[in-house]
Amino acid sequence: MQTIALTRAVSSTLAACELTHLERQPIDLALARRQHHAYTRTLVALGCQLVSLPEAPHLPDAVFVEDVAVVLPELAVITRPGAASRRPEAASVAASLAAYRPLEFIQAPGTLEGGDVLRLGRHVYVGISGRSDTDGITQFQAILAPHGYTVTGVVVSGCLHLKSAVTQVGEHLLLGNPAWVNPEVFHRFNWLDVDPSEPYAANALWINGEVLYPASFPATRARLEAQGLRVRTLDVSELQKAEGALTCCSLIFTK
Ligand code: CIR
Repeated sequence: MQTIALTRAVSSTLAACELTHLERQPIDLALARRQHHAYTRTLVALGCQLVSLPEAPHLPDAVFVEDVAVVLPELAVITRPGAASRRPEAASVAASLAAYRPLEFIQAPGTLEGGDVLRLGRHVYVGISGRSDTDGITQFQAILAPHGYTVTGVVVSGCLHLKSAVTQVGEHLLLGNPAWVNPEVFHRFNWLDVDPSEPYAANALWINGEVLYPASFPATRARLEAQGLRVRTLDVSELQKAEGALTCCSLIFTK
C-alpha cells in the first residue's frame, strides 16, 4: 500500500509565524527551505510518495500542514485551528485531501489542531490545549465514533500541542515529557521519558519502522537508540525557531 506524505513549501513570511512558548529569533529562510527539502527527501527515502503543495506566501505557518487536517483510513477531518491566523490554511489542504478521502469539518466556534491529535490504533487522544477546545474535541468525537474510534481529551500544560508532549516511536512505545502530560493516561503503552535537559524532545516521526528525529536532542536520541530503535536525525533548527517540529510538517496516510 502506497504511503503518501502531504507537505507544503516553507512560506517566505515564516519569520512572522505564531509563537506561544518561544521567544522570537531571527530565522534563516534559505536554511529553513533547505532543511524542509531534506525532510521531504527523507520521507521519500522512507518510501513515501510526496504530494507537495505550493508555498502560501501570505500564510506564515502554512508549512505546518499537520495542524489543519487529521487523516484516518476512513475519512479526513479538516480542523478549525485555535490560532485564527492559521484558519485560511485549511481550504487548500482540504482541496488536496478531497482526492483521497471523504471530508468532515470542525465547525465554529469549536477549535482543533492536528498537532493535538495522537492516534494509537482505534484510540485517539486529543490535547486540551491553547489551540484545541472541548467544543472542537466533542465535534471530533461525534465525527469519529461511527467509524469505531474512541476519542479521549487529555490535558496538556506548558507546551503547544499534545504531540509536543508525547508521540509514538514504536508499536508499543511512546516518547514523552511527563512535565507536560500525565503518562498514566497512556498506561496501555510503554513510556520512555525525554532526557530532562531536552524538554522539547518528545516530538518524533515514527514512519515505516524508523524514527525520524531532530538532531538537536542527542541525549534523548541516545535513549531511543538504547531501546533498539532505528533513528534517523535531521537538522530542523529553523523550523524549531517557528515552534515547529517533525510531525507537524507532513500529513502521512495510505492511498
Ligand atoms: C504555530 O504556533 O501554530 C506554529 N508556529 C507552529 C505549529 C507547530 N505545529 C505542530 O507542532 N503540530
